[in-house]
Amino acid sequence: NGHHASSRGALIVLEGLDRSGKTLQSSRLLSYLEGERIPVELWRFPDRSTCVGQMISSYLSNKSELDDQTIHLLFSANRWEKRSLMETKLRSGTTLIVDRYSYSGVAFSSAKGLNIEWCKAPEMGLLAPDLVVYLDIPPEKAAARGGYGGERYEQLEFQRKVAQYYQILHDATWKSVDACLPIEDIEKRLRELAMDCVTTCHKGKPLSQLWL
Ligand code: 2DT
Repeated sequence: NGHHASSRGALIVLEGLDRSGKTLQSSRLLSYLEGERIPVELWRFPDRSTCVGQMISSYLSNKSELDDQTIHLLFSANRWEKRSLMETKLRSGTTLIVDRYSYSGVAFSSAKGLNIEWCKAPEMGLLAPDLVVYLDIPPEKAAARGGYGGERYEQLEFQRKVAQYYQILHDATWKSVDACLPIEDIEKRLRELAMDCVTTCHKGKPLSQLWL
């Protein structure tokens, strides 16, 4: 089945506005890949389980205040502290599905008014995704889904700005999927994209680094 000792896993990232369906679709993709007997784990950023993650969590739930630069760097540090484990997993053949990554980091902080190049700088050298699936939803439609939990950033005006910055970050590894399609259609498209990506990585596509 093409799976040999040296084959690595794929780094698959899901991005999109709040309420675009990332979390639902990543867990469905996880079950699917498990069913296909592909070694796979589901990760998410921020990873709230670490010390840095707890500072981020407290900020997001409005229990603490930090200036925009500081929280930006904490989000980045939260990815850096997982980088070596990420590399180990990928090299040992485990595919990672990651719910939010550096693109969220840059889009959300830029939407606050921070310089986009400044925002990208601390992400340089993190592992580059093999596939970024952008769940594309108009900010109004996302807001109409309800369920904004009252965390910082969960406001229509702000999400509009985030959407604009996501568009700027759009590059060749991105695949946009219409997040307003029926859940099953999105799921099917994601399976196809993920399987293609896993195959390419198994065949020896090298791991690369972000924005260098
Ligand atoms: P969820 O845990 O519900 O996805 O919300 N964010 C996320 C940033 O501002 N920078 C980042 O680097 C990342 C990963 C997006 C997390 C919130 O934190 C924002 C929504």
